[in-house]
Amino acid sequence: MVLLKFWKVHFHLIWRLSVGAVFSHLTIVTKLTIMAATTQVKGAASKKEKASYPKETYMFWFESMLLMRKFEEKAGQLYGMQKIRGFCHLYIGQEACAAGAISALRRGDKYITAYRDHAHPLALGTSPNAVMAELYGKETGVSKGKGGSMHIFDKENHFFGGHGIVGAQIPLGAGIGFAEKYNKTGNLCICYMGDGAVRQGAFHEALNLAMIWKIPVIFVIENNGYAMGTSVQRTSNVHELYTLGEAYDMPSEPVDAMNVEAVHDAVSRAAERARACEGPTLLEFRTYRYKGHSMSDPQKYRTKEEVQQYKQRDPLEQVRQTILTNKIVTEKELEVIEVKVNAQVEESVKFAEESNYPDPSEAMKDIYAEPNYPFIMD
Ligand SMILES: Cc1ncc(C[n+]2csc(CCOP(=O)(O)OP(=O)(O)O)c2C)c(N)n1
Ligand SMILES: [Mg+2]
Repeated sequence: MVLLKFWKVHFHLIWRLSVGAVFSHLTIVTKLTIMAATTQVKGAASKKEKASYPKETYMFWFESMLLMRKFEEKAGQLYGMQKIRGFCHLYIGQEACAAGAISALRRGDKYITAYRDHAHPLALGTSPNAVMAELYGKETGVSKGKGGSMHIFDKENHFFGGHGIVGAQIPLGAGIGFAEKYNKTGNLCICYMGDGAVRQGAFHEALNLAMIWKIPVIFVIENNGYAMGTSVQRTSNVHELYTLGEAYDMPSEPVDAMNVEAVHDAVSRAAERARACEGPTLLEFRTYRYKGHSMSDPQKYRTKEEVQQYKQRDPLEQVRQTILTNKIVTEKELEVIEVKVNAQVEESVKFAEESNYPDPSEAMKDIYAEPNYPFIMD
């Protein structure tokens, strides 16, 4: 009898362990396969045989990413000419992270990010004039010239900034998501951060709370390999950043974010979960910035070859190839869009140049939401 009981317990244990081992092995193999697919640096921009999305989606991706790219190339030049002062962090190379998410979400969803923040509003529909004027610090800027490059805000387009303190926007993003849930809007918040930000305590607290309360928020790590000049490998022993979500039982996955379609797919899945009241998702967008951290970065921490390898998988070029290979539109039609985008960028510079700086009396306005906030008095 005792022997039978002993065998029963042990049989159960052995069965559980072996099934567990097979499953965890399968999970690891699946994860490794996904990662291999997403981290692989292919030799050339991949040509897709078949277009999986409607024409409008490809055209949105092409035009919005082209606008981000051309606008920022111009901003880089203007910075060199000292027309734009202070900080200026360019997004060139990372465009698919914004374009692929916006196409997957709907109007009413909220966006928040760090200081690399010119591209999202441009793709959300903020006028390039207002973004350029903000970079110039002019009163016609989208933040009335008081924010500059790192603090673009646009209420109308549901863009909540633009945050210079690394990781500051992560609890804010969870809070915005909480408000959507509380008010039963059916909307969600997508909260972007860099790879450097996930080493902040605020990241872990926000993930934990968001998961307990099933907040409709999509946390996106834009892993471009570096926090200023420090590589992901040097900031922690955990290099597969999406696995950080697993500590909170949060569905988490890596995404090849040089490919806008992969971004769109992953964000669609996460949005579906959020809207079904299943709570947050953590996505690790594997991406790359072609330019330095900011305009004053000598880039001694990486090789020219590394940058070159990523440029061969350029997100904009990949979309262009898919459009042309699938004859979605002709090369001529793409040229028409390029002419239009170039004109928009030129117009934005003219607009910013001709605008005025804010009046000094504006300095103390728009600081507190409550007009009678009591702690600052003359
Ligand atoms: C709390 C805090 N610590 C340090 C800094 C200085 N700093 C500015 S950007 C940056 C690197 C952040 O890198 P990452 O999160 O990967 O974003 P990326 O610039 O790559 O988009 C640091 C350390 C800061 N702004 N805030
Ligand atoms: Mg980074």
